[in-house]
Amino acid sequence: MNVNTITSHPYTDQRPGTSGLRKKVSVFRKPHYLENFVQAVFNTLEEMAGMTLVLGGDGRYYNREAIQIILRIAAANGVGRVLVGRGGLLSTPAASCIIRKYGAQGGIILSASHNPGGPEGDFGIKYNTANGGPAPEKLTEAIYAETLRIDRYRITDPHHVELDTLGEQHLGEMAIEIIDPVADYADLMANLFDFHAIRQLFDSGRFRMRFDAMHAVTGPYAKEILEHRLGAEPGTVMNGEPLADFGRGHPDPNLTYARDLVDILWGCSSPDFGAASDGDGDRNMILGARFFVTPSDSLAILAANAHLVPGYRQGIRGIARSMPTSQAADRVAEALGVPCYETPTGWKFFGNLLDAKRITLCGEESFGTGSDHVREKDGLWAVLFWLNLVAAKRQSVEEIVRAHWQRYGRNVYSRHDYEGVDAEAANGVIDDLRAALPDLVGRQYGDYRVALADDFAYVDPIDESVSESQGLRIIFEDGSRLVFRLSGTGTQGATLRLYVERYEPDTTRHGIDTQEALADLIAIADELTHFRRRLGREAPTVIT
Ligand code: G16
Repeated sequence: MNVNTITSHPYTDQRPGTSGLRKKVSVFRKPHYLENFVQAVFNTLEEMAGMTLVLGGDGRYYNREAIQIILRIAAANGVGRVLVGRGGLLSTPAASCIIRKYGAQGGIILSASHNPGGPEGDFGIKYNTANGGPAPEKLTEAIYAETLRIDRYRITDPHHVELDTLGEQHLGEMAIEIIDPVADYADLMANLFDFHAIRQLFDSGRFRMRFDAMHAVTGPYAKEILEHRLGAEPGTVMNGEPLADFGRGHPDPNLTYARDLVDILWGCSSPDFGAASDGDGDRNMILGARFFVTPSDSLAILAANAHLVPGYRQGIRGIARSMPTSQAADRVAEALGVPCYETPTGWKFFGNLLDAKRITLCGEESFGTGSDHVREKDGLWAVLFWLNLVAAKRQSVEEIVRAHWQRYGRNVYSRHDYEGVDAEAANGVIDDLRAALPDLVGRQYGDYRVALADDFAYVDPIDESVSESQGLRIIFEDGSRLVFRLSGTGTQGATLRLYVERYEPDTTRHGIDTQEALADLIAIADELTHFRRRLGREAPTVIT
């Protein structure tokens, strides 16, 4: 095996965002761009020699090419063994599961998550550590610093690794094992959930579901688990074949982009249960017949009912939610007598809490829910949790949610996204609001008086690391909230997110339309910032 040292020059735009480095495919294809980043990762790791690495991605355009390049760089840098998902596929939660199960020192996951793929679309890369979770900020910042000074990388001569055949191959000294991407993950799910009860639900003939894999990575996982192991009827999984361009779709499981599924669930002979996952399989959307479960409610409901699921029967230690996620989970934590942590947006912030056994469940408003079984959010896991609840409670999705609201009250919640807006205008909105925050406290807007207004900062309770500027919060005296944040995952212009929440204890008003219930708060958000005029947008791109 010949190792070449290639002279390179730094790129200045390789700072990982909320979840790794995400850019257009055309950017990743610039000379040495991917190579520099991968070498920067390896340079940053302390123990490299002989390490075991997990490698795979969501199957999007450039996935296979990138895997070939990364394998050559890994071999040239002394990596001992790489476990690669067959066909280059690994869902993000499956990668996390495999890192943990086989004691790998880390993993490289190739995905731009829910962002569209194809030659004009997005690509992404992130490094996960030995606990199976995304690298913490300290490490991503160190990788970024390395990308700014890198001037060479090591790579073997061209070599083609056969990605579609299970078994072991070698690239010089490095072993490459092509593994079944689904089996270990499916086994883990079978250990956590009552597959027997879920199978009976499907066997009864009175329960039908549709799962939209959106032509992304979860297709093979959902087919194996739902149709083969649990006996759901063939065709339950729709858009189940992973495609490099996701069938030209936008693999983001929400009411806007999972339109086919939404139409089916709102149709006349609707199935009882609908679910979808995203590009890399870590997000989930849960639907009942003509009913949408907000991700924030989903977290609270899973926590409140965890004792009904075998893997969590012994109870949960605590819950964590990202700051913009609604406070529904806080009410459950209080009732259970367990702590509820509020973290910045980004799954990486849950890792320390999970490792320290402070929490069992965690979730985010951005369609992410998960637990201590892996260190990533997990789309199919959430779907199976819900199926287990439906089977155990013998209630529909809507009945479960309404019963929850009846007991805890309803945290009416919505997120408005203004995607692809002018970055300067969006930064202006945030900067001006940040400057105005100190003067807002005590001010009255309609029925609401401001109790707290700040730029959210987080001190990690385990390692005491500080993360600042994580979103602007305006909290009113009745607990209602407005949160403004710029997305850290977009690749074009900026995406401004407005999160709106109001608590409704009155059960007679729980049926109210969400947008109607939040209209006055949304108007206050505009009054405070004039953001619509400044962004030149009348309405959000996506409402969830
Ligand atoms: C990523 C992160 C999540 C985050 C989401 C949205 O999800 O892992 O923690 O909530 O992005 O982040 P932002 O609001 O900054 O766009 P994914 O599914 O894209 O990896």
